[in-house]
Amino acid sequence: MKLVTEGFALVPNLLSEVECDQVAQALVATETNGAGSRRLLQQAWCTALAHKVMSHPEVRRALPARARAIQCTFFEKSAAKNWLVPIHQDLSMPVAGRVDHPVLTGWSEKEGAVFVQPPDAVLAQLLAVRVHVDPCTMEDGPLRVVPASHELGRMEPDRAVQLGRTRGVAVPANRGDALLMRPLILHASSKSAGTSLRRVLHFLFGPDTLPHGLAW
Ligand SMILES: O=C(O)CCC(=O)C(=O)O
Repeated sequence: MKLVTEGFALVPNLLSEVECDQVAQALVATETNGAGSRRLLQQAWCTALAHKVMSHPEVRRALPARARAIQCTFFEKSAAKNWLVPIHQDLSMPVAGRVDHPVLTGWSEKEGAVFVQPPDAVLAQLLAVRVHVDPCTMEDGPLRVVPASHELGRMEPDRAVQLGRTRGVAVPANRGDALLMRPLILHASSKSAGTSLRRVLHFLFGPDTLPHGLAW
């Protein structure tokens, strides 16, 4: 399975055109700029969408038997709201609160939520699912990933940049497609060079319970 060997896989048509329209309407009605990621998941439409995403066979297969949605982040990119993300791995996850344990590092706070960098074994159990609300062509600043880099552990910035340059591949997507990826995969994205909207809902799923005294 591509997700296992490469650390990412594109699932076509996870949402239908009609479902994409409904999500787009819900996003317009939701104050996504001010809303924190955790609050977005508290919206009924977003919780329902998380359940739908999690019940897809490819997503189910990639998660522990008892799993849950942890976070949903909205990324909007367009000519008017343009941005890029340098190559990186997603090393932090939101948790209920701080725990003193030698393997838990990199504590931080964002939008009132506490984040920790857990050991790689915990990160390897997490799955990000990026649901494309709009088509994302090569012009629209698609995600670039380095295939199989999720197996290489945490990386020094110089090596990450080098691998991104030499082995990075862009992952364009159609409307309704979902990109599954492991948080340790190296990824980046460029500014949009086009005129379209590139809206993505980035869900993070993980095991129901956590080790080291951590809680969601
Ligand atoms: O949506 C993007 O282009 C980048 C998002 C990203 O880097 C992330 O979720 O860690």
